[in-house]
Amino acid sequence: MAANKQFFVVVAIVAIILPSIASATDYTVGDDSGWKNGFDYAAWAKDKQFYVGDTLLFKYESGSHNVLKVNGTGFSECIKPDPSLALATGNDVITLATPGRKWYICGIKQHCAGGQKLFITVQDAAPQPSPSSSANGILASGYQMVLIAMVAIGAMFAV
Ligand SMILES: *[C@@H]1O[C@H](CO)[C@@H](O)[C@H](O)[C@H]1NC(C)=O
Ligand SMILES: [Cu+2]
Repeated sequence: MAANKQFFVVVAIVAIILPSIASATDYTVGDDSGWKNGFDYAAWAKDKQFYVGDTLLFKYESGSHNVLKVNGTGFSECIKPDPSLALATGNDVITLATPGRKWYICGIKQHCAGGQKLFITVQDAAPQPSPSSSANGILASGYQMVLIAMVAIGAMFAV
């Protein structure tokens, strides 16, 4: 009986967590342009909604650019933190783990002053997919309903 209860607790947790994982978005910063000098990252970010769990991929030729996380002052004044803190592989993935404002700059030469910098606001939780919005939404909510039904049935037998 105890094992049975544990199983349904696990199922309940999965039912709650899975939809938010399934709807996380992986963004390539700048899309096909990647992370470079002379691109308007403010325009790129303008119409996007970033949520906790989403990822940012900074793509560039290693050595030509890098990625430094800064605060708002560092962003507007292009204050470069210690270069040892830079991401520099050319294929840098950042998971947006917490909500709030995030600022990233390139620390190479005067690229930041030239506009190679990104400011985004990360929101708390992804919205639930609306059942009518897409086939994915229908699948996701259908799957969730099955899991919730399992939890409900499990709860009746486990107590
Ligand atoms: C922003 O970062 C700089 C270093 O890059 C630091 O000197 C400054 O105190 C920070 N400002 C705030 C408000 O945290
Ligand atoms: Cu650069």
